Amino acid sequence: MRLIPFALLMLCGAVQAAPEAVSLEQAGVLYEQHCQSCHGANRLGGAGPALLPESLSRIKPDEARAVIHNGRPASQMAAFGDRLNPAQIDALVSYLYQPAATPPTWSDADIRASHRILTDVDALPSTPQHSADPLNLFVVVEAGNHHVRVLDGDHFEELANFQSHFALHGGPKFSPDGRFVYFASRDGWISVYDLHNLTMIAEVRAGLNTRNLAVSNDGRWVLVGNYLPGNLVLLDARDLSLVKHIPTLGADGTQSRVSAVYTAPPRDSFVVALKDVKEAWEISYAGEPDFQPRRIEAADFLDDFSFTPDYRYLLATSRKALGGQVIDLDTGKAVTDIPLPGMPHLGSGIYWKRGGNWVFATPNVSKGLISVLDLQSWKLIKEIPTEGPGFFMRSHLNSPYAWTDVFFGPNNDAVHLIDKQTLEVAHTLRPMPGKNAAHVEFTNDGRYALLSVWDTDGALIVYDAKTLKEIKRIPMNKPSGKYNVGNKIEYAEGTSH
Ligand code: DHE
Repeated sequence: MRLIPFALLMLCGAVQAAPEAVSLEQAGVLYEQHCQSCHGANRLGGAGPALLPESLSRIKPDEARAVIHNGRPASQMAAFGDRLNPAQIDALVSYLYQPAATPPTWSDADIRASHRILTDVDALPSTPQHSADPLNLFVVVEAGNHHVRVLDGDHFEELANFQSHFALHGGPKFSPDGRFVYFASRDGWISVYDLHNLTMIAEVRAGLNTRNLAVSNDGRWVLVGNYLPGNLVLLDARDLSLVKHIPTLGADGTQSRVSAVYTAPPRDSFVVALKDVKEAWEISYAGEPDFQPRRIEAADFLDDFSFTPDYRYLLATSRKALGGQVIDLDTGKAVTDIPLPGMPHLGSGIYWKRGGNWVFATPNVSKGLISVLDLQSWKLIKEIPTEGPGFFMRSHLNSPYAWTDVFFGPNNDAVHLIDKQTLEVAHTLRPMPGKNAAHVEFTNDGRYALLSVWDTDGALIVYDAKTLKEIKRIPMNKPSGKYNVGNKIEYAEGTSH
């Protein structure tokens, strides 16, 4: 009997001992007072990024806590450690990771209201207004300070450096002539930049949480794939004005998020993988398109995917079976499962010819190995052990090596160069020991390879792709991907599509 009052006492004591405990409701008020002016009502984003659970999925609560306390260098995010006590910061963090009380929506009217034309493209010269080779420019995403640099790919000099939207993700995509580049931010902002005139043309917020975008091979359309709201948004590529949104409902009416969307140039179509229904879609943009999807039944839910060189088959990551599956876009049938044991970041897989046959290789995000598959038999040729799991892989027709990073683990400063014929690791470079080395792209002629050292005090390092000698080092703040205009518009072997 004496235990009950004692327990009650303990409970009251606990409440009294934590006078600072802050409820989620109070945290909501703190949000309105301190955060809403930048991060928007309902946490949808504004000058600052959206703070919805979907937007924060890549940030650990401890990191969010540190950012609120200390601010974020090289951004407008101020430090709140002097205004909010630790309990208030903890409660704010918990609040941010809760779903919004009112489920967020993003309507056609919201998309239209966000649309801004920044430069009248018709008033601009249609030829390059710089002396660099327009097909050998590099667009470099500097993730640490949310900037983009444009580099001349012959001398690696900077032509432009501008602020991007928060957290660009995925490869920027180009118009077929290489003049315009399209960026997508995780918060759904799509921007188009003119590489001839080095100026931003337009921007629009196409969704609240975006996966990626694709540009049609005729340069007329941009298709954006969203997680939130789960849909596709079709834009006019010229100025990003809204054409229409396409709900991503499975054949049974289930709403789905979009895993990824790419253009398939020889098919004049967009191909879309859906995350919550077992379907891939092909949407033709040939002629006068109606953008009605052709549904292809998949054997599983699909994540990211790549194509075979002829764009007949797609190779997709899936959550069960062997980790991957092949879908024949001509017959509309799932062909086979493929062994991809470590959930690869598949859009980064590459293919090349080995002894007359096409092979496909991809790093695995959760396993330290490169999977190499035969693209005729779909058989696994080899799993090449690496010093840790990797994210990106790159090569060039003129290079004997496939470069791949070790993105995770204690050896993340290493980059392996895999001999494309023997499938052995031929060289391991450590560009800046102790700092994460990741993501490579080649010049259009394949002579040089540009590598990112993904660190606040990082760099973009230019290597002679044959001698492997360092040619130039440009200091940068977490340079992530870099994209060569010529390689991208040619859908060159060895690069991402
Ligand atoms: Fe990516 C490309 C998905 C996490 C940096 N990433 C892509 C693409 C997809 C994808 C579908 C291809 C888009 C395209 O090019 O059109 N990425 C995913 C994920 O599902 C994953 C694992 C989890 C997520 O949060 O989305 C993921 N990606 C990351 C990161 O954490 C990285 C390293 C840092 C970041 O910027 O978020 C990252 N992803 C990249 C980059 C590309 C990319 C740099 C473009 C590679 C290229 O060479 O084209």
